[in-house]
Amino acid sequence: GLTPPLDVTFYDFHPPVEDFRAEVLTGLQQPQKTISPKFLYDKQGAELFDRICELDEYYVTRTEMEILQNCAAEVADLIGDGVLIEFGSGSSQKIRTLLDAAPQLQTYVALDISKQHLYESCLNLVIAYPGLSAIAICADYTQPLQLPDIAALRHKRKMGFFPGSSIGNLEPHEAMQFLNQAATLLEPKGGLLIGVDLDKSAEILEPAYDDAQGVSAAFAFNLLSRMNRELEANFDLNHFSYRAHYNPIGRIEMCLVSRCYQIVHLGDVAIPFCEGETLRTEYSYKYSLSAFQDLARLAGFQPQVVWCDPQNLFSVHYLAI
Ligand code: AVI
Repeated sequence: GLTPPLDVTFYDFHPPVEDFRAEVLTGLQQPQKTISPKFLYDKQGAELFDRICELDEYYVTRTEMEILQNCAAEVADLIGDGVLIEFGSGSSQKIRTLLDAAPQLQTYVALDISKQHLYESCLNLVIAYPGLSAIAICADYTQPLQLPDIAALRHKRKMGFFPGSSIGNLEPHEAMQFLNQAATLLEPKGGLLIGVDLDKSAEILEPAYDDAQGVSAAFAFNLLSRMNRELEANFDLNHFSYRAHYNPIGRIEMCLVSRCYQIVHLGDVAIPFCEGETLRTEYSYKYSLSAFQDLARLAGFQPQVVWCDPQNLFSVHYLAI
């Protein structure tokens, strides 16, 4: 028979290139030394994060997959003849659970800031799902954005997909801004399927972010190695330790702690660390069902359905516009 042509359209919206050096220097000269978690994901960091997702202690990935498998048929009904738009598509793996349940789906839009694997991931997807067209858009989805004005998207109901509890790495005001922009992109009559990690005890959360094998620690330490590699820095990894602390306001706080008084150099800039001083690498916010629904309402969504696992570790919300 006839093989359908492989259909991937690529758009480059040219997201501004991040200035790693400038952002690091600003962050290290603040009273609370901070580096944005987006810099954790260079090649080595992305590989370490993939290993985190496989850890026994890190329940997030497998629990969300289990929920998605169980709700996929219901979600397929909600999508109907609309288009699916993934925010931060990465390797486009989780979307397969939805595509398996929604054979009617014609158009998939992948939004990602990294151009590297975007085209290839979409190509692999249309090979695996004959009849599916993919639109790959290299863009920063945390900034306001307009979809290309093309027939495949015009007047279509748009269903957003934002898995992995990535929203948890944003400050609540940034999370609100993201949801608000997503609502603008998905309106009218669209919706958003979003994975959100649930707030729970420190006994479960702290090991999830500081595992016995030390992969989570290595993920944070890679930030120091990355600065050594790319910014002519001379961080001595032995002079720092990793800490993941649960703050009962509902977030895990991850940082590297200086083991001694030391002066680190980045090129010709000297950065002093006191003994015990912290360098914040990441927050991971956790939400109760109602706290997340309140946030979604404030951002212009109407919470419709929420699915959880039997142990109530994780939630997947369907929000309508
Ligand atoms: C990507 N993000 C949702 C992860 C999280 O759970 O906050 C990042 C992570 N950092 C350490 N472990 C996992």
